[in-house]
Amino acid sequence: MFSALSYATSKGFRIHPDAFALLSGLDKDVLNVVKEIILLKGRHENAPDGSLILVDDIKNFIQPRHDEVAVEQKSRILLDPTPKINTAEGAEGYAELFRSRFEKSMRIFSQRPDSKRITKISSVKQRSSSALESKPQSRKKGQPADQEGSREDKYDNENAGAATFVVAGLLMSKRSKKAAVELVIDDYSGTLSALAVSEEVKNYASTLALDQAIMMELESTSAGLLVRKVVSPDIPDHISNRSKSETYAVLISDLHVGSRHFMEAEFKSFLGWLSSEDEIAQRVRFLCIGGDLVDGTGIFPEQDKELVEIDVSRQMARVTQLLATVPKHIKIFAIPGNHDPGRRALPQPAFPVQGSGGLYSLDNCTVLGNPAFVELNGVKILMYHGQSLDDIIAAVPGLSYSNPAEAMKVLLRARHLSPIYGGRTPIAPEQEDMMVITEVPDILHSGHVHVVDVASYKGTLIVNSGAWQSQTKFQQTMGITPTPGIAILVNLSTLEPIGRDFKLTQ
Ligand code: D5M
Ligand code: FE
Ligand code: ZN
Repeated sequence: MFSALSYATSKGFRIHPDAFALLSGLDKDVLNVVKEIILLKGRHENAPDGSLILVDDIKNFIQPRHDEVAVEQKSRILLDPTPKINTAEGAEGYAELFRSRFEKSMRIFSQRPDSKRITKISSVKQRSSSALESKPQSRKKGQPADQEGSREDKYDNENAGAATFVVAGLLMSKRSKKAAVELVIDDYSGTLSALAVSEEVKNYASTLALDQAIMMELESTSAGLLVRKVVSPDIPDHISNRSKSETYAVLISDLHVGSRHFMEAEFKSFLGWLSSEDEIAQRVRFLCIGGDLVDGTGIFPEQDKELVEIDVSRQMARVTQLLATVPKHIKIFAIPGNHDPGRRALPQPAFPVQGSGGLYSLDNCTVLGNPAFVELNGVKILMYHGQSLDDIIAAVPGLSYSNPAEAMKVLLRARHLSPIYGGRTPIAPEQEDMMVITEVPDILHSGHVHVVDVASYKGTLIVNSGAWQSQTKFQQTMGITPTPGIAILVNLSTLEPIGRDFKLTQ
């Protein structure tokens, strides 16, 4: 107690007698408490009674502020690919990947009531062989035969003469043929092709991504198999989880530190806001960073000309320095993107520790792979950089870089984060397809396209969190107009998003 008093005196502070009495009764290290109070008061030197330590100072210090008690901060990692990544090389690996995709997708379909009508392609073929384009393949076992038989019998009785079937599998090809669109589907018992002729079905088919799972109702006609209806696994309409108290998660991505175009001043202004007295800033408990923390090197031709720092480790060290200024009561979750160090193919493991510039040493930062699924105050957030959005935007008519949330809906409908194989998105031949959206997220957070966009889809909040990099020459030639310098603040108690603009007006 005496040492605390002499410490205060040495710093030019006095302790009010009541405060002294309160301190004497504390079962804490009193010297430390006084040191911290002086440190805090020192920052507000101009306050009245600045050099007098009062009862309230001690109470404020030893009792957490009311809102801090009320403001919860619980987080859980639901899925991180990092420890599961186990690439088997070559074609065998891809066979297992697609098998895993098929099985996971069938489990999703099985939650729909109309899935009870699903029959194996092999059994459809036996009954209407003339209408089918047979591509025999020796696939391993599908659904148990006994179950299959009883379902079909029941279905045949109910629909005598109608000759419709329901099949489910992966969409292998989609081709325009005169007035029709030919869809080829594979369910590991066989492959079949069917024609979509009605405008409604053709329109829906145009929104499907190749290699995604689909379910089709088919009608056997003299002209061949016609698609009556086609559906994606999709997410059901649902009520999302919410946090109990008003807390915020801030969603950002695509910092591109190291790039000439990294908007450092704006990013620092954002970081400053996180520590500010702003009412919302005070309630921020989580910061989610959706990849492309650095610009990297060798990502695109002649990138060196666009860099202010060519060493990736040093780029990472700079990111770490910046993130070190995030208040410690805010938990950071960071996943990699296509510009970051480490494997490029999806799913990406977390940043390699070597060369991460000390990122792992930040106590409040959790480094995860891409994609990652986290639960923040009860709200489930699927974080995915968004590499496949380029392929989706190129493949689906009507989509563009200016509204990436629409492309993200395609992913939710496909229940897969990167369905198209063989496009611009490298996919690793993992044994398990970790890109299947097995559980419905409350929030789907992506970046990559550098355009802020938010949407709500069947109860899930979709966020593309833009960038902190101004337009590059490449983006200019591609006609991509980024909307950088905006952070998306999500109120976890309502799932309402707020775009906060940190662009500096010059
Ligand atoms: O990607 C930023 C945006 O620019 C994203 O929508 C993809 C697009 N982009 C980037 N590189 C290419 C190439 N080489 N071809 C076509 N489109 C591209 P980022 O990952 O930040 O570079
Ligand atoms: Fe990016
Ligand atoms: Zn990217």
